[in-house]
Formats: sequence, C-alpha cells, structure tokens
Amino acid sequence: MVDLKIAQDLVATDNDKRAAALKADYEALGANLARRGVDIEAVTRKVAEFFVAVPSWGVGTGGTRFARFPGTGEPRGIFDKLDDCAVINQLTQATPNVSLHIPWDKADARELKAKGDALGLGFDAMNSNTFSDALGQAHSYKYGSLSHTDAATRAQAVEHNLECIEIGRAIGSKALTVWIGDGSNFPGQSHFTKAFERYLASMADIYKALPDDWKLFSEHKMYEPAFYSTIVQDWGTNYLIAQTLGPKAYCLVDLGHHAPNTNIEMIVARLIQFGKLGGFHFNDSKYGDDDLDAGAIDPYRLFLVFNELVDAEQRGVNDFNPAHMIDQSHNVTDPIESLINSANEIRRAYAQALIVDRKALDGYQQDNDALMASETLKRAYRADVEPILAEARRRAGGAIDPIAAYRASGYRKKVAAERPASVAGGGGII
Ligand SMILES: [Mn+2]
Repeated sequence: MVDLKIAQDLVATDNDKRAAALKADYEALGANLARRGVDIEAVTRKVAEFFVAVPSWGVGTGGTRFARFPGTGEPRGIFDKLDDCAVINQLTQATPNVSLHIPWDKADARELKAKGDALGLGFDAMNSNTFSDALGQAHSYKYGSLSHTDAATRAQAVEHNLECIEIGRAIGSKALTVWIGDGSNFPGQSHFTKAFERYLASMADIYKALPDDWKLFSEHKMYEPAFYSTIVQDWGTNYLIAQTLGPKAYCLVDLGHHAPNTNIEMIVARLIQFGKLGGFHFNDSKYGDDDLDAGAIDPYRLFLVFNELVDAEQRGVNDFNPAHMIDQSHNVTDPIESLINSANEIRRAYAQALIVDRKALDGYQQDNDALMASETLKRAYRADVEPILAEARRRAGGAIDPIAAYRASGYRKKVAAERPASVAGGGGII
C-alpha cells in the first residue's frame, strides 16, 4: 500500500470535473490522427510507459550566485524531498524514480530504501559531488578533484564516488553520474593534457569499482564554475572518455551544458550512432546553464531531441535505453509545480515525436525535398497532444490537470506548517 501524500479522492473529484471535456478532446484528436494513419491508442500506451526521473535537489528552491530566496515549506532533508517527489509522481504518474545526490542526500541506505518503497518510488542514477567541499573533508576541491595535481585529493574524490556506488547498490540504483567542476580560470593555469590524463586515471579507478550491471555516465559542460577551460567541456571530450573507459561508460547530455544555439539533437544522433548515449539531464536555457523548466524556452528543440530518440527506437538500434532525468533549479516557482510541468513537457515532446510520419520524412529526405521534410516535422510538432498526456495520466490514476489538483490539495500549505524555514535547502545547480 503506497503512502499517498494527496488524498486520492481529491484527485478523483478534480478529474470528475474534467472527464467529459477530456473524452471529447481525446476523441477529436483520435479522429484527426487516424486521418494521418496514426493510432491514438498506440501513442497513449507508449506515453504511459515513458518515465523521467526527478532530481532530489530539484524539489528544494534553487539559487544563483547572487542569492537564494527560500520558498515556504521547503524540504528539510532527503526524507522530505522524497515526500515531495512522491506528490509529483502521484499526480503525473510519469516520475516513479528519484536521482539522489551525495552528500546532500546522505542517509542510512536501509532507511532510504524503506522510504522509497513506502512512497512507491525507486532510485535512478546516483550523483557524486566533488565540486564543493563537504564539511570536514581532508583535502579541498578548490583547485579540482578527479584531475587535481595532488594525488591525495584525487584519491579522496575517487573514494567519494565509490561511496556513492555503495549507497546506490543498497537502494537499487544502477548508474553513477559524474560531473566535476574541474578546470581553470586563466590561460596557463592548468596543463590541458596532464590534467586530462589525471582525470582519466581517476575515472578508470571508479570504473573498476562499477558493478557489472551498472553504467557510468560522464557529464560534459562547457564552462562554469571554471571560466577559461573545463576538463570535460564538450561531447567530443565526453565521447573520448566513454571510449577510453570501456563498455559500461556512456555520455550524459545535459541540455543546458552547451553554447547557445548548439545543435544538441545532432550530438544526440552522433552518440546514438556510436553506442555511447547514456542519457539526459533535461532542462531548458536561454543563455547558459540556466536550469529552467523543460520546454520553457525552446520546446521545439526538446521535440527535435525526441525526434532523434524515437527515430532510433523505431530503427531498432541495439541496446538503446538512455536514462531520462531532469536536472533543474527552480528559483521563482514552486519546485513541485515546475517538476510536474517539466515531466509533462518531456512527455509532450515524446508524444509529438511519436506521431512524426517517418515514412514520408524518409521519402522527402531521399528526394531532397527540404521544405516538405521540415513541414513533416512541424506538422507533428504543431499537434496539440495534451489529450493524450492527460488520458495517460488519468488511466494510471494520476490527475487530468496535475497543477490544478496540486493547488487544490493545499499540500504546500500543509507542509509549510510542518517544516520550519531553513537557510540551507540543499538546492543546487549541476
Ligand atoms: Mn546536469
């Protein structure tokens, strides 16, 4: 029996108000898609089976390097965070797994597992943190971690990653994501080649400790906190890492970790082609690593990424099973609402990509009909697939309108009374 954070009859009451309109909209969309040769039921089933993991750090209010403005009823620690994650999953039925971050979420592994089980939540990739110093650690990461010039500092950073694997094993995780802040702020500060050699040697030590059924994700990021050079700055370096380490090593693509206007969908296609796409950190951005809600700025780009994923899925690419995770920081919204919306936007992009007429697209590509090829994608993107998303949620026991149901539940007000304001919410940007 799952511990539901919002009374299910409240969700049912809200759904009842919306059921007739949804039925009409779903039938109308079904008729429209049928004329295109698309079976709406097949799309709805696929959408219902598509899940994205939420980040534990995403349910706390984030901040910038200027300030953090705490929200009311913020989670005080990992167990409160898991409660909030359960609310998101209850209403969306799209987020059954949580991605933890160590040391922010450090707790007794048996208690973590028991709490997850009670809430009906599982655990996705573990995230290590060697981009900040934990209280009382022997060696500082001010000048780097896995690539540090000092062997003892590197060993400490490796040891931390091994601890993340151990915690992950105990709670059912199957992957470790490594993002480091290592890099330099000044030309000449760091020897590019020697630093990368040290990084690769440290990662090889972590790789050796990886259980057989685990994956190691390395995450690239162009800049920040290092502003001149970053060790794992782009997908090319990331690919070299995954190739060098071995078959359990994959590249993780965080949408915000690229220069503006980078063709991310093409990077995704390349990594798929060479078997090294590990997964995603979904978010959106206008300028840099803005960590805005998925689909908030450029929903077409999100669709184009999913267009590549669905293309690979339908071509039957071998061992194609990328991890879908959100990595966001919410500064001005209720994080639960932002994560609900983001999960829906990610499913929306998937649904739109599922209805692309791939046979027609292939024909236009063969015939060099650029205009019609582009229109074929746009036609799918323009479709309002909200009735499919809502119906998938409804059938799974979620909310037809999850934001409305969440607001009607008064959950935030209730937890605000139980959770006194704290200065450290554990929100973070990676
Ligand atoms: Mn990330």
